[in-house]
Amino acid sequence: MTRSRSLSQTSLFESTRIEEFDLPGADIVLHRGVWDHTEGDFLCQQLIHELEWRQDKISMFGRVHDVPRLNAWYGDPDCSYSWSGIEMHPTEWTSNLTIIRQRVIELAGEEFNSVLANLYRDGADKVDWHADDEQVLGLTPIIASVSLGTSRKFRMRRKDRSLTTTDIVLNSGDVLIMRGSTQQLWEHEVPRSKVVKEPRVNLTFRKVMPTG
Ligand SMILES: O=C(O)CCC(=O)C(=O)O
Repeated sequence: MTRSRSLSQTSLFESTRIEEFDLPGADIVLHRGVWDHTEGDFLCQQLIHELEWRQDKISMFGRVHDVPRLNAWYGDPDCSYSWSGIEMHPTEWTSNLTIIRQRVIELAGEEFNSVLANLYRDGADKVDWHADDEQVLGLTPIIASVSLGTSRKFRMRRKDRSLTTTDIVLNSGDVLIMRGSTQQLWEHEVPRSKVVKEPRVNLTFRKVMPTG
């Protein structure tokens, strides 16, 4: 179930609309239109050209596959990250990422020291069901996820499958903030889509424990 309210208490984000979701055990808030479509699509193109994208590989059932999207990891110097055996060392923040990070910090009221960027080149790219529950993010991670470019479906389901799956369409300029036990109890995916032909950049700002 979704409840919407307009955000009137701050002039900075007057035109954004907040959606809250009634998902037991999940604490998610969706800020619609933090960047308008023109700004969002412009930022998407800039990031496609300026970020250091890499094609990671993953082994499954004894075979090595390309991860079905491109990734990049940016952050403070001591913020490395690894998932499914893939090690990522941070590249220095670009000015676009710094500007976006600042806006997201103001929205979430939280600091973020790193960002995992995903490039979905078209609808064939996807991310499978998972939770952002790596130890380095702590017990109750706060993730602020920025969508830029074409719209994609974001799906959420309880890890114990006690509820039906919830689908949310994320549009260019939206920011989804996940907190509390969301990553412990829920998982999410961005499925393939035959109809999507355009790219999307997703930025998941994170607070990792520095490796020192
Ligand atoms: O692209 C998205 O909206 C989700 C990305 C994601 O799940 C992740 O980076 O862990």
